[in-house]
Amino acid sequence: MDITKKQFDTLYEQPIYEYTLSSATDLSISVINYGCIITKIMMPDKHGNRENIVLGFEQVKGYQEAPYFGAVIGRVAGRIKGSEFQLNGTNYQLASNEGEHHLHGGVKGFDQAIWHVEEKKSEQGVALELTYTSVDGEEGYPGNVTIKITYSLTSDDVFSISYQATSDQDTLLNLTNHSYFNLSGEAKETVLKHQLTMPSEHFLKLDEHLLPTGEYHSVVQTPFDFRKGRLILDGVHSEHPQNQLVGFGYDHPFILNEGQDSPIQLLDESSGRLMEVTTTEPCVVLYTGNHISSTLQIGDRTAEKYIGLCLETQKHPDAIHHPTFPSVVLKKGELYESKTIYTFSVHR
Ligand code: FUC
Repeated sequence: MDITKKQFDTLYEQPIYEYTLSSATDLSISVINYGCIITKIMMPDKHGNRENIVLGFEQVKGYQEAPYFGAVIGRVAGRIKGSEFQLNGTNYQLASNEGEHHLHGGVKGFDQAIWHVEEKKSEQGVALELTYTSVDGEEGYPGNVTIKITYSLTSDDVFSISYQATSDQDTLLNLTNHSYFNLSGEAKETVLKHQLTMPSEHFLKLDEHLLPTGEYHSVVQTPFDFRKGRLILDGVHSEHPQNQLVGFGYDHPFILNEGQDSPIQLLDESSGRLMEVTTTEPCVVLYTGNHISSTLQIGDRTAEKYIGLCLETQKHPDAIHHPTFPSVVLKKGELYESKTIYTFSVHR
């Protein structure tokens, strides 16, 4: 187990470093102190070829031009309708960065912040602790919020992201990671033939602005039923209005922990790579890259739709406007905590 550090780029005259956590096997995870971005997850395929299974760029500029790739999302993941909310009788106006709505923390969310990094080594493995203080009023949110994100890799190849935060005023917080996975390696193929299995019985119906309507929709007899495994392709060719609405594919919150605690599994048969995800969060947004622009260059290839998919574990989007959703209010002095665990294996 090891941690290495090298300079990745320079931003605002400050060095941006890339830290790599490596296990005793062939797994390694690289992270930069800009946006807590996961730049690389290197793992072997069934022939032993070590390749990157997340989409990323060589320079900070790439991440600025194509926001959210690999980054932490905050203060609140997803969209907030009308960029406004009421809390304790006060109206708060947030930055609007998607038409009239607020998306993924606003104009300058946590994905664009420079984080302080500490390296941690123990008998169990290696870890990076990234901290950032978001000041009262940032992007319109109340409270000074201190966030600590821990990326940890243990000797049994378990990678986890732990999120902790506190605020000095009541505020909203709903954090996630926005990595685009592509298990084919180096984005050789799209993710259309990836098979996804999810223990989810309901997804949240979206309106034309991709905001939840508040309605829980059963997955039964729809292309949203991933309980026994399904290719991503099914949602792209689907005639279901919810698949078509989001640009032919998926961009939907799926409800987790409804009594089933089996992991989310993403399998790419051609490479043999399998990723399993478990989380303390009640929801995961599956986004299949329906709107990824073909003007992007990712490594040696030009990007296209479905070049990667995100599994954004979080609380339900726009929860502040839906009293039936789990609350995203973080009370003054209370500890915010969540954890998502990723395991990787190869099947021949
Ligand atoms: C995902 C989606 C959004 C958006 C963004 C870049 O989280 O839910 O629709 O396109 O990523």
